[in-house]
Amino acid sequence: MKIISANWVITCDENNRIIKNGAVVFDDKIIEVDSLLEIEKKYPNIEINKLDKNSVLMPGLINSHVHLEFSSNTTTLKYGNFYSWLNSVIKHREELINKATKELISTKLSRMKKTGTTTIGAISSYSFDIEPCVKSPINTVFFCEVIGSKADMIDTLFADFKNRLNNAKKYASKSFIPAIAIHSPYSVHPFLLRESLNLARNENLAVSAHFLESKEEFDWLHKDEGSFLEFFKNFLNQEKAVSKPMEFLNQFTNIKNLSFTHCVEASERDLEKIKNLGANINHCVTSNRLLNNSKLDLSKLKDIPFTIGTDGLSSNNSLSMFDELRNALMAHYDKNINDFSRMLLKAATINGSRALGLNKGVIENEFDADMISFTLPDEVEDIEDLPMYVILHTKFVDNTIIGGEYV
Ligand code: MCF
Ligand code: FE
Repeated sequence: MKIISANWVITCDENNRIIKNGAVVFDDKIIEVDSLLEIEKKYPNIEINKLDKNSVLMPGLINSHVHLEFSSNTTTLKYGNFYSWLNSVIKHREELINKATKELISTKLSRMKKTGTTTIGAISSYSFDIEPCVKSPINTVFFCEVIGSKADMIDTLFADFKNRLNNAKKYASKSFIPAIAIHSPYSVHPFLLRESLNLARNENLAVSAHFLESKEEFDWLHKDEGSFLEFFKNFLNQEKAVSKPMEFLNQFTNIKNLSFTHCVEASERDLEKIKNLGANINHCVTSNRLLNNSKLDLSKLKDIPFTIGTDGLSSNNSLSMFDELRNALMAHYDKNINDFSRMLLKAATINGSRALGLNKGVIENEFDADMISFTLPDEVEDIEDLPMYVILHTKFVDNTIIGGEYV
């Protein structure tokens, strides 16, 4: 049993409880949360790790959507328009993937840990990122990607996907959880979609899918037109989209831990369907700005919980969750700054945990003991302002605790 105390404990619980001079008792799970005074009285014989002045303790951050295999990109891919981005990915994919060595991915994971991430939803296209993920102390929900829209390729692609998934299952543990990523409605054939979702249902695997990320995707899926038509004609000899958005969504019934990434161009009906599926939305504000000059309208989500994802370095300049939270805070300037900061911290913790089907993201009894601590530059007078200051000023953490261990 261990105890840690901080000037501020941000629980991210139902009541948004923040404890001034709080302490947490934990082993691999959280055992008790209270004021330092009460904890000292109750556990007089256990040494307490008392953090310094202006310290903050909160649940570890959960990056619900990241493509580690694209980690070598900095100045290669085109931004500003999805079609230009897509063509630049096709042109440079091989060199980028080859440059993203296991060593590079491990370095990125270490840096993610230093910047507060304790859990990721890793979208893996090739499983080149499996070893770094398994080795890292960061918890990984490892989404093996299904992709392919050409009917005559389906058997091969499905077999390849199953191989990658079966291989990932060999490494399954408390901190490495195999799952399924459906690339998108435009790139996955209905047969492939149906079979992979059956697999997810039978084996109770989490599922994540990109959905309506760009105008180009919207025009192609709804009207079989726009720049995607040129792309599909040239590369795949295809003149019609393989599914309409609603047909695609209709396939996702009875998937327990389900999330859709982006949804920037989703209609009200699509969002209603996403809500009825009990799904979550992965919000990737930087990626949306860079690839599409667009932004998810959070007011349209109503009761759909949203999570925070950096996406990969294919569509971001950073994998730091604090960088991403700052971008979200700046981009959604129409929201009340304190209320929205509180909401963002929950999106990056408890919401991410629920979307991935985990028992994390809150400092509360019986949840996994995944916590981070860091130090604010100065004192905070009003507790109301704390979440905003945390987002504005935190770059690196001082301590990372995962499954009760300092890592
Ligand atoms: O999320 C971003 C933008 N949207 C779609 N796909 C990707 C992103 N970053 C990497 N990808 C990958 C995707 O997983 O790009 C590949 C897929 O394997 C080619 S299709 C654009
Ligand atoms: Fe993505």
